[in-house]
Amino acid sequence: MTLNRFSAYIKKNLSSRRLVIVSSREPYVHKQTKSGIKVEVPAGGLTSAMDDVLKLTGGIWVAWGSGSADKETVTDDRVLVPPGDPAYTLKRVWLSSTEVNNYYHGYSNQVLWPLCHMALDRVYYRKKFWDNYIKVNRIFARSVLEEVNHDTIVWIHDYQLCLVPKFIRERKSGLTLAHFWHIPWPNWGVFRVHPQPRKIIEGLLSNDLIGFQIPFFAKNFLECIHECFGTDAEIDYKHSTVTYRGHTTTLHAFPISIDYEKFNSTAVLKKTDSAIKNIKNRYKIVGHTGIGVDRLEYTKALLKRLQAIELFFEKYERFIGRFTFIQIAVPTRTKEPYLSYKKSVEALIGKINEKFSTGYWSPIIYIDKKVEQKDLIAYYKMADVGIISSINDGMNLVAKEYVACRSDEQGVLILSELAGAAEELEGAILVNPYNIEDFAQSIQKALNMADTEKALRMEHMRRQVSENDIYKWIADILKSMTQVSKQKQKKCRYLFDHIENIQNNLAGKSLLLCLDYVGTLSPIVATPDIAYLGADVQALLLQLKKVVRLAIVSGRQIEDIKGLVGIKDIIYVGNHGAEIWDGEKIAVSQHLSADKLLLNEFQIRLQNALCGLPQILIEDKGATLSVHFRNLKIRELAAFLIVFEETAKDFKDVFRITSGKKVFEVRPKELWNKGDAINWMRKKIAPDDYIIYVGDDTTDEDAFGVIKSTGMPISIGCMPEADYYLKSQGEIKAFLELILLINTPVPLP
Ligand code: ADQ
Repeated sequence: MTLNRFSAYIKKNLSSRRLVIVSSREPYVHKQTKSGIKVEVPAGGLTSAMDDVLKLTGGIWVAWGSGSADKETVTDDRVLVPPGDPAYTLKRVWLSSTEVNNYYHGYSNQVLWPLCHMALDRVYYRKKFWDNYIKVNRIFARSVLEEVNHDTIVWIHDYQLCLVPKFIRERKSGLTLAHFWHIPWPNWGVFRVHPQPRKIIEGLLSNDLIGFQIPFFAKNFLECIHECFGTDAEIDYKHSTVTYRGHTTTLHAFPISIDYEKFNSTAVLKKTDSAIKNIKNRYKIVGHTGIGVDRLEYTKALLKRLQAIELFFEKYERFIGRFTFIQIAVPTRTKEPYLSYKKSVEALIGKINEKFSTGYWSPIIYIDKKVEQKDLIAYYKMADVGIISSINDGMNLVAKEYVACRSDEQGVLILSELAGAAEELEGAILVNPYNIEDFAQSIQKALNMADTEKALRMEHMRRQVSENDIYKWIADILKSMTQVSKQKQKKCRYLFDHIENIQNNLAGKSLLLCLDYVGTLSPIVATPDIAYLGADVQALLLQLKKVVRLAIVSGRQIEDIKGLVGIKDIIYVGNHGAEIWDGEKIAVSQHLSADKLLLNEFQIRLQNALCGLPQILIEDKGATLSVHFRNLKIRELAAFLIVFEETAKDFKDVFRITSGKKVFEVRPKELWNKGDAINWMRKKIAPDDYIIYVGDDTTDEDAFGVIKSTGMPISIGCMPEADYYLKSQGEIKAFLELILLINTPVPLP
């Protein structure tokens, strides 16, 4: 997507909405220098990309004012940026040195960062870190809350601000909140080391949308939710959503990228070629070159890369004097363990240089500072090999920058398979940075690669990056944000915030109250046969049946549900709408037995294919099947979904398959659904009744749809098709009490 197309997209889709970006680091830093105040733009693809968005949309960026002259350059904490050509507001929050040490250097960089990068021996937790993390996240949330109206989209970035969504949501429940997680998310085996795993995940689940770099991290996040919250959090694997305490969060992978065109077009300029000449002259480079560009960061595994280079020279001596590796490493987070890491890197470079230097040539050139982007591009274009060795990395933008600078389709990318970028850049030579032998051999392979193979690989990667650049990344995320936000707007308010409206609406009406069973009247449990009705809820239903018409709606067979509820003279709907007991006799969907043979075949094929997964429960309900996978371990999920989808596709013309809460419902297409059952009751039993329907599952959406404009659809957890929601199944009792109260005649004085 070009910048022009992106501008058009933004104007069309976002023009009327206010965008607030929130990140720990700021896009412009004002610094006090000997020659006065200077503005610095920090290195990194993210800040420049988000800066481009806000330049187009206007809006606000809330970030920590970390520069030595930041306070002097704001009015009321705000400064218009970019300097000289103002387009949006940078609003700074102020942190004390104690807060910075504990929240930023402490909790963010010594707990969450190493943990998410699986560097467990570097995790260092102190209670004061956590206390300050909470405090600073509150400061950020407060600052954001001052800027929002009902239409605002808030886009939060990264691991320093996990609790901000929760603190915002507590005050403004209707806002659209999205969070992009730039770093890896580990599996539960690693994340469980965290002292407050629930708190961090809970904070994030206040978002409407969470973006991860690759699907693998989103899957790990789901695994952690599953392990942390069990049945308290409902995971819809098919739609990748999580409902926790009545709020639904959508998870999605959005691989971040770069401004491809900027790198590509700068690389072909004559002045880039002149810059290359200058570099070669300055460092007296002859022969092949390699490049590494990183923050001086242990997760980028510079030591492993250097060990591989050392071994490469040992094994392939003919490259001595003929291959020079340039390491550009900008110091980062200038505290421990980074200071020691820098020393170790420099010591190893010193050792390798001493070991192999030949008087006129040194194997490694080390540049330990920030390099201007135009110079960086010259280094990329010059280097025969680009090397990325991360032991874990969300994405790694350097890999994409290197590719974007190679319009000559030469140059070989050696890329750690443990970086997110490895999922996308198929033309790279993938290495395991822990396998030093293989790593060294890959350098040799890259340097000896035929030009035609280089061109093929590079062309493939360039297409991938150019078609998926930073603008597409942002457009995709904004599109998802506006989608979730539209869904929120068109629906569903928390019922107990609108009691007066509901009372007014129901006054004087005769009611048909339809209540779904599992997940609504009874809690969701491990297996359906133990989903009992609580005595207190049953007692309420017995009172309610005297004042409203009552229907219990279920996916079970009718006799089954009648037995479980145990109340006479009310309506029961079974098999997701296919059977209706009107109090005296049963009405059955015309098509009830027509597809039974096929249903049996489906069941047998599935049973045979799933014999290695005994936790799957296939419930035969006569006219329909329910395939429960609640008890499946998350690592078995992918295998199950593949088998299920493979089997289901052969029956797609006959059966409608809907996904519920860890269950797939399989039903003949023509069979009555819950919406049809409502229509039947409306016609045959209750033509004048006002219908309230309470449900929690996708199969209830059919009923919601039928009464949308004439009745009151209510969901457990916020569902877009409902008008009101209850936060959890635990609130059903209070809801039934409310309906009873509204319908209980007030005795005359
Ligand atoms: P980082 O780990 O900081 O951020 P990375 O993807 O490695 O990001 O990109 C670093 C950026 O800084 C690149 O744009 C590079 O050009 C620039 N840079 C590095 N050293 C430089 C130097 N010496 N001089 C000038 N510029 C330099 C996190 C995650 C990544 C994820 C990004 C974006 O850790 O996995 O890719 O966010 O989401």
